[in-house]
Amino acid sequence: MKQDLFESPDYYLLDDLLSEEHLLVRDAARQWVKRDVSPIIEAYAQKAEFPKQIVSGLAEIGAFGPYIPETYGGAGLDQISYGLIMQEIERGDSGVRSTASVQSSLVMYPIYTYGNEEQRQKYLPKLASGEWMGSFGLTEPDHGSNPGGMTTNFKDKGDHYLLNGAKLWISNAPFCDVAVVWAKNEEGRIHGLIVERGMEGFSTPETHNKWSLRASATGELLFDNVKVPKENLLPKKNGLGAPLGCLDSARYGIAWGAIGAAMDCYDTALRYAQERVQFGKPIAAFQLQQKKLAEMITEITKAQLLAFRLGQLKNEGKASTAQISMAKRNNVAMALNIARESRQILGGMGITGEYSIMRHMMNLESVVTYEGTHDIHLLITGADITGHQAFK
Ligand code: TGC
Ligand code: FAD
Repeated sequence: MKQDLFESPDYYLLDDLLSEEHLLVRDAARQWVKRDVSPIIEAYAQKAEFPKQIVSGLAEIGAFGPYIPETYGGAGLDQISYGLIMQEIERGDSGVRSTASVQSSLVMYPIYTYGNEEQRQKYLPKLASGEWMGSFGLTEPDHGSNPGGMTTNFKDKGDHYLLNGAKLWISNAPFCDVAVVWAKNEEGRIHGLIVERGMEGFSTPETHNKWSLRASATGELLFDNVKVPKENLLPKKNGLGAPLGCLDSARYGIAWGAIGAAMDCYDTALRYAQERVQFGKPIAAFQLQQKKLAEMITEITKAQLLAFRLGQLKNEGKASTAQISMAKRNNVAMALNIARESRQILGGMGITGEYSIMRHMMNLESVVTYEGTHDIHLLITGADITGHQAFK
C-alpha cells in the first residue's frame, strides 16, 4: 500500500482568502483522498476498473451535490466549497472527479434546476447518498462538439414517450441507475428525459481499451424503442441551452479539479528533484530543473487565482459561460503541461505507476477534450470578445 506524502502548494497564501467552512470542507476531502483513494487508485487504473467501494466516501465528503440544498440531501455549500472538493478529488484521480462531476453537475443539477418537485424528491436524495448513480447523455457517435445536431429522438405515444437513438462516451454509463438523456421531440426541440435502468430496450455497454481515465467507467447509452413514462420529462427548460447550462456547472468544477492534478504532479516532481542525485548534486540544484519547477508553481498560482475569482462570481450569480470556458481551458492545459514537465523531471521513473504523474497525464488527455474541447473553449472566448461565432 502506497503512502501519500502530498503537501499542497499555496504560494500566494490563498488559504487566507478561504472561510472556516471552506477550509473544513477542503481538509475533509483531502484527508479522505489520502486515506481512501491514493492507496488504491493506481491498481484500479491499471486494471481499468472504477473502485465502487469509494462511492459512500464520496457521498460523505459532500461530493454528490455539494451546492444542492440539504432538503434534497445535498450539502448546501457554496461554489468555492464545490470547487475545493473537486480540486481535492482530482488531486487523487481525474476519473474519480469525473464520477463526482457527472453525479453533481450533470445529473443532480438538471433534476434540481429543470425538474418538478416530484422528480426532485424521487431522485435527489438517493443520488446525494450514492444509493443511485447517474449518467448524462449528450454526446452521440456523430455529434460531439456539435450537440445541437443530435439525432436521438422521442415520440409522443399518448401515455408514454418512445425513445430511440444512441449516446457515446458516457461517464458512469456502465453502472448508472438513472441517466439524464437529451433527445429531440417530433418538432426537433431538445428535452431532457430521465431514463432508468431496467426500462425495456435500454442498454449501457462499456467502452474498453482506454489509455485515459482508466479508473472511471465509460460507455454507451442505447435506446431501442424505450417506453419512458411522461412524468420522466424534465419540464422546466428545453432547447440546447438546457444541457449547456449543466455544462457550465461541470466545467466550473473541472477548472478547479485540474488544479488538483497539477498540484499533485508538481509536489511529486519537487520532492523527487530534491532527493534524486546526479553528478553529485540533487537535480533540484540544476537550473534547467529549477526553470521547470518555478514555471509550474507560477502557473498553478495563476490558475488558483482564476478559479477563486470565478468562484466568487459564481457565488454572486455573475459568472458567464465565456468566463467559465476560459478557466476550464486555461487550467486543464496548465495541468496537462505540468504533468508532461513533471514526468520528465522523474526521468525513467516517471513512466511507472510508482508515481501518480503518468496517470494524471493520461487522464488529462480526456479532460482537455471532454466538457468542450480546448479548441471549442477558445472559440467561445473568441465569439464573446469579437461578437463573431466561428463554430460554423
Ligand atoms: P449556440 O447557438 O451557441 O447556442 C444554442 C442555445 O443555447 C444557449 N446557450 C446556453 N445556454 C445556457 N448555458 C450555456 N452555457 C449556453 N451556451 C449557449 C444559446 O443562447 C442558444 O439559445 P437560443 O435560445 O438562442 O437557442 O449553439 P451551437 O450549436 O452554435 O453550439 C455552441 C457550442 C459549440 C459552444 C456548444 O454546443 C458546445 O459547448 N459544444 C461542446 C460540447 C460539449 O461540451 N459537450 C460536453 C458533453 S458532456 C461531457 O463531456 C461530460 S464529461 C464529464 C466528466 O466525466 O467529468
Ligand atoms: P469532435 O467534436 O469530433 O472533435 C474532433 C476535433 O475537431 C477536436 O479537436 C475539436 O476541437 C475539433 N473541432 C470540432 N468542431 C470544431 C470547430 N467548429 N472548429 C474548430 N475545431 C473543431 N459526453 C457526454 O455527453 N457525457 C459524458 O459523460 C461524457 N463523458 C466522456 C468521458 C470521456 C472519457 C470522453 C473522452 C468523452 C466524454 N464525453 C461525454 C464526450 C465529450 O464531451 C466529447 O468527446 C467532446 O465534446 C468532443 O466531441 P468528439 O469526441 O465527438 O470530438
